[in-house]
Amino acid sequence: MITLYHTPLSINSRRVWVTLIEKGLDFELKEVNLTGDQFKPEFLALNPFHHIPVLVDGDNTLIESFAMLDYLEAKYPSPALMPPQPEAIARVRMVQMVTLNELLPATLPLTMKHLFGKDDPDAVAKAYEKAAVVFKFWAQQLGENDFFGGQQISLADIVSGTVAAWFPEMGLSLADYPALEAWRQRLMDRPAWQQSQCSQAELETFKARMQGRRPGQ
Ligand SMILES: N[C@@H](CCC(=O)N[C@@H](CS)C(=O)NCC(=O)O)C(=O)O
Repeated sequence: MITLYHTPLSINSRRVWVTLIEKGLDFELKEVNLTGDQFKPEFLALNPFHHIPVLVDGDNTLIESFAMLDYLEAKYPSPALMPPQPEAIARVRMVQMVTLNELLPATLPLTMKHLFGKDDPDAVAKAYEKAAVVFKFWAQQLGENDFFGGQQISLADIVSGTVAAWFPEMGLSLADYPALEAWRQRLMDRPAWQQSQCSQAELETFKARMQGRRPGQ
C-alpha cells in the first residue's frame, strides 16, 4: 500500500496527490496537522525536516515532492507522465523549475495579501510584473499543444497546474493568455484536480488561522 502524508492545502503535497490519482494507483492519505504534529517523534522518524509530503511505498520512505514524482514515474510508468522526446523532457523540466523557482517566490506578496491578510502594495505590483514574465514563458512553452509535454498530460502540467489552481485565491488571472486559460480549465476539469480540491471550509479555516481571526469573522 502507498501512503501519502499530506495536508489538503499544501501545493507541495498536492502535486504528489494528483500524480497518484493520474497514475490510477491505490493509495491512502494521512493528514498531518501542521500546527505541531510534524514535530512528533513518529513523524520526525519519517521526515527529520518535519515537512509534508512524505510518501511511503512498501519499504521506501520518500521525502521531497519532486523526488516522489520521479519515483512514481519510474516505478509506475503507465500511464506515462513524462514524454519520450528529448525536447519535450526538457520542456517539462523547465516548466517545473520555473514554477518552483520563479513563479512561487515571485508571487509570495500575493499569497501574503490574499491568504495571510498582509498587504505590501509595492511588492504586490512587482509580483504581478514577475508573474507576467512567467505567464509569457508558459504560453511560449505550451504553444499549440493541450499540455506542456504535448497532447498528453505530464508532470509539468501537474506541478504548474496545482499552483494555477490557486490563482483565483491569489488574485491572479490568465485572462490575457487565452491558451493558458484554456489549459488551466482543462486541468481543473480533470478528476484528479476535482478530487484533490480543498473544501471552502478548509480554506476559510486556514485563512482565519493565518489572519489571527475566527472562521467567518
Ligand atoms: N521541498 C519540500 C517542501 C515541503 C514543505 O515546505 N512542506 C511544508 C508544507 S507546504 C511543511 O511541511 N511545513 C511544515 C514545517 O516545515 O514544519 C517538498 O517539495 O516536498
